[in-house]
Amino acid sequence: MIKITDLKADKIKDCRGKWTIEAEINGTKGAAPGGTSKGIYEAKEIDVEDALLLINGSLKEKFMGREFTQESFDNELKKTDESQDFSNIGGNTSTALSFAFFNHGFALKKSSFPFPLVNIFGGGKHGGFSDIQEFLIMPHEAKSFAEAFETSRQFYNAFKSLAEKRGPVGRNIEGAVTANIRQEDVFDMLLKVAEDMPAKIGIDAASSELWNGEKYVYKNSGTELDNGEQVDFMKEIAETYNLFYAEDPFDQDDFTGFSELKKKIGRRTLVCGDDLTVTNAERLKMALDKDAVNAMIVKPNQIGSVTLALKAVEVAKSAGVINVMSHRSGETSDSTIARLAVNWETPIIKIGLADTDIAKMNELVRLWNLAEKPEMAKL
Ligand code: 2PG
Ligand code: MG
Repeated sequence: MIKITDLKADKIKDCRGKWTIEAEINGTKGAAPGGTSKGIYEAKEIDVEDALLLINGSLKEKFMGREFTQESFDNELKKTDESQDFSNIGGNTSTALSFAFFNHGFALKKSSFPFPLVNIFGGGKHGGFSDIQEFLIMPHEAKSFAEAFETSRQFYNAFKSLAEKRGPVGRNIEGAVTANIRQEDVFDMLLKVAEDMPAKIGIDAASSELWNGEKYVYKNSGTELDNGEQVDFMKEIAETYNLFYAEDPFDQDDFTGFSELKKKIGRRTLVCGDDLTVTNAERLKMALDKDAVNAMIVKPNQIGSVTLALKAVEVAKSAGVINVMSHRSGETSDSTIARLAVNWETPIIKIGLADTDIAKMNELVRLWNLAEKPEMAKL
């Protein structure tokens, strides 16, 4: 139990330059991240100035002097909100407070560390020419988190050098390389770098952003695919490039598409829900009924609290679904997700190489040094 003796909030900037909420409980901070390619079933955010008025006013009054566990604190936030999706007090308000509470009581409980799944080349809503939002790598042979971090960075540098030989390159909000390179060539370049630096390759197609209600529209490659063609396309790239991970290969409402693809590639590839499952135990159960996923993105701000995210994580674990802790594209130096990943034993953490994500990587290096007999997750 933690007695609340101080509770307040102020605003800080995220890596996109947007204001977000940084809450503070008994001197410990927690900040809400924000998404850019958000799912429609996520917890709703409210205006930051309104959130600050709320936290520093009625929420402070409500919580001060009382004792809570993480669960009772988060339940009280949910009860105060009275909606299904945090549209009254805001999922950003509740996440910042829930993170601050978690960080205040944090103690390292586990010693199995997640493999970083790192965004190397990107596009979509995060900026860049690519239709596929993220091309990811996971240094699966690393023996320590520091080694995994080092390999990821070297991989990024080597990939960037290859890209620079072909023309101008940039960097998007997640720190991923951007360049006008065809997606087939990006895969080939990733495979080339992986010959020297062992890593598995994956994608986040962020397909809800490609879906126009009838077709998946790949603007830069000039193609439009219907549902069946999207299944074939995803299967083809998974097989050709030996993908171990495919996130959001279909729109957020298309459980059937996920399930058809999982039937075809699920034995060798993680078919991962993000906008589909939104860290929501109920949405995950719907996905399980349809046998739609074998991995799930865990973004606590999609559901609005640590406790609600843990619920989904537990449902996933008991169904044998791999939990993938994840950053958002709008991050601050808050490193709560690094601590959650270790204590919840998510075997993967999806992350970028923007400075705000380096903070989380560094936190994992520090936790490794604190842990008793740390080891990389078994995957
Ligand atoms: C995603 C995330 C993080 P956003 O789609 O998985 O990479 O992006 O935070 O913009 O939803
Ligand atoms: Mg995603």
